[in-house]
Amino acid sequence: MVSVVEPVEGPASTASLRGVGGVAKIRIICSLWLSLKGANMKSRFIVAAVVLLVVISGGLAFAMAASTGSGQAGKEAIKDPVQPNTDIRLNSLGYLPAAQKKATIITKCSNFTVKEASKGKAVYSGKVTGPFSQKDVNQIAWIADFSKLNKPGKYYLEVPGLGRSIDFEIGDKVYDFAFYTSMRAFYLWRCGTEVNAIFNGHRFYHAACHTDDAWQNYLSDLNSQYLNSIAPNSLDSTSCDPNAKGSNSRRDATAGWHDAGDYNKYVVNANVTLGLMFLAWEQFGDKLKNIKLDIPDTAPGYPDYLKELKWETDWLLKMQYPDGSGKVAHKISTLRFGGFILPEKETEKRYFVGWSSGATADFVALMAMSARCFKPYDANYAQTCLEAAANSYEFLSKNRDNKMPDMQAFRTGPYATLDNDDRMWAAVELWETTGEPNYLRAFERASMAYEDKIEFYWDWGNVKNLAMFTYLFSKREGKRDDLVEDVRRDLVRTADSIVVERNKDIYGRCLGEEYRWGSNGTVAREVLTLQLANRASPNPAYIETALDAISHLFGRNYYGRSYVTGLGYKPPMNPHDRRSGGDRVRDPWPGYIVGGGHSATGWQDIEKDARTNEICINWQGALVYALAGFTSGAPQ
Ligand SMILES: [Ca+2]
Ligand SMILES: [Ca+2]
Ligand SMILES: [Ca+2]
Repeated sequence: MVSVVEPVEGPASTASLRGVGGVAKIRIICSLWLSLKGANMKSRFIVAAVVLLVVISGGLAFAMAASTGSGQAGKEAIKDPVQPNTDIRLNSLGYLPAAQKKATIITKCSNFTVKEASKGKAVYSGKVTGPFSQKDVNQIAWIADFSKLNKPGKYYLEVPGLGRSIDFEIGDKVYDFAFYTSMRAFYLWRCGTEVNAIFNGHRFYHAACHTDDAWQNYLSDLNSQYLNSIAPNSLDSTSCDPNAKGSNSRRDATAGWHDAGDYNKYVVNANVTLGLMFLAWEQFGDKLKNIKLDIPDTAPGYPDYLKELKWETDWLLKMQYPDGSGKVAHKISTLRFGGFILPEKETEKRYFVGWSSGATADFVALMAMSARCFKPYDANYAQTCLEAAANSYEFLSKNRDNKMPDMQAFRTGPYATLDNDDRMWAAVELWETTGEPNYLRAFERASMAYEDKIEFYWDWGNVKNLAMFTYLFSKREGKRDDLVEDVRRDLVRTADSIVVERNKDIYGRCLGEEYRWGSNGTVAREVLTLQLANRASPNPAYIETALDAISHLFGRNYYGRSYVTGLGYKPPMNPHDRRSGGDRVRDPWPGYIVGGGHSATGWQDIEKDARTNEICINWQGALVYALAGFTSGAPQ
C-alpha cells in the first residue's frame, strides 16, 4: 500500500510556466500561437484557451498561496513588490559574517543593493558579474557578491527590474538551528522506541516500533537454501536462543536508526554515516559538546551529540554474531519494502541476513571509532566496543574473501560492496585507537594498491577516503613519510578539483556534471574533504567552497529551494519517507536532506520518487558533518 500525496509542483506544463515572469509568459503564449501556424484556427483557439487557463490557474494558486502564507508563490511574486523574486537565489539559512556571500540571479541585471529587512535601508550596493552560461541547467546567470557586508542582521537583495530576494540573515549562529534539527532528525529515525517532537507547531510522533527485531531464519550459512524454501510466515516460534543459527528463533537487535525512507537497518550504510559523525566529533567536539539536542537521556553522562550516536552503536553491537566468531550480520530487514505506514504499524517479521565481509569490516572501523570517542564518558562501553572490533578484525584476517550473504529471499536494499576499502579502513581505525603496529602494517600494505589515495566522488560503497584521512591526520608515530606525503598531495589535488568544479558552476555546486543517486549527500560530504584539505594545506578557497556547498543545499540552486525538510526556503514537502506518508500531518518530518536529481534538472518533490526524493542516513550524516564545522557551538 503506497499512498501518494499530491505533489506541490503542478504538472510539467504548468510548472514550466510557473517558473517564468509575466512578460515571459506573454512571450511564450505568442510564440506558441505562432508555432501553431500550420494548425487551423479552431485548434489554435483551443490551445490558446488551455494556455490562458493554465496562466489564470497559476495566478489563482498564487493568490491562495499568498493568502495562506504557504510560501509556494514562486515567481508570480513580481506582481507584489513585497513578495520575493525567486530568480534571485541564495542561501536561505544565511551567511557567517566573515564568509563569502553570493547570490545567483537568472535574469539579466546589472546592479544590486542589499537592504535591511526591517526598514528597507540600503547598506551595500554593487555590480553583478556575468553573464555566465551553464549547459546542464540551460541557464544564463549573473552573480551578486556582497561578501564585504559583514554586519549581523536580516537583509534582502534588491535588483532593479526584478524586485527583491527572500530575506536572509548574516550572523554567527545562522547554521545552529539547522545543525540542531538535522541531528534531531537522527533521533526521529530511532527504531525500537517511541519518538516525539514538536516542530513548527506540528507534532511528529510514532510509538515504539520493531520491538521484536529480529528473526534468525535466514542467518544460517549452511542451510539457507532449505530455509529460503519455507514460507516465512509459516514459522511462528518465540524462542530466543542466542546461539540458534538458521532456526526459527529471534535474538535481540533492537535500537539503531531506520535507514532511509524505509524502516530496515543495514550495517554497511552505517559506515559513512557514523564515520563522518565521529569525525565531526573528533574535529569539532569542543563546540558540539555544549549543544543540547533535547533528546531522551538514553546514555547518562554523555554529551547529547554522542548520546544520539550511541543509539546506533548499541544496535551495531547486536549485529555481531553472539557465538564469538566475529562475524557481523549484513542487515536486518523485512522480505519486501513495507507500505507508507508509521513504523509501529509495520509488523511484518524482520530477519537477520547472514554475515558479509563488508559489514564486518565497517563494524570494526566504527567500533574502533566508538571506543575512542566514547571512552572519556563511558570506559566500560568503550572497552566493549574495542573488544568487539578486535574480535571481528581477527575473524576478517583469517577470512580474506569478499563475502556477501545469501539474500535471494529479500527485495530490500542489498548494499553490496567490494570490501578492500572497508578492510583497509578497519585496520587504520584500530591502529588509531590502539597504536598496535600490526594494524598499521595492514593498512599501509592495503593502501599501496591505490595510486589515487583520495576519491573525488564517494559514498557508502567506497570508504577509502575515511581510511586515508585517519592515517594522514593521526598523531601516532610510525607512519611512512612517503605514504603520508602521497595522501596529502592527493587530498590537496582532489580539494583543488572540487574548488574548480564549484568555480565553474553558476550555483556554486562542487560536483561538476556528477548527478547520481543521492548526490546532494555527496555535495555535503565534500565538505569533509575540503575541511581536511584546509588542515593539510590551508587555503581560504577550501572553506569558501565548503560554505558554497551548504548554500547550494539551502537554496542557491536550480530550484531556488532548500533540499532539507522543514528548513530554509520552500523545503521539500513530499519526501520519500514512510513516516511522512503514513501520519496525518501535512508537513514532512523535519530536518532531512533529500537525495536530489539524477540530472541537473531532474529532482521532483514527489513522494513516490525514491530515486530523487528519498531521505537516507548516509546523506544525513554528511549534512550533520557539513553544518557541524560552522555552528557557533552555543547551547540551543
Ligand atoms: Ca597518489
Ligand atoms: Ca567498499
Ligand atoms: Ca504526513
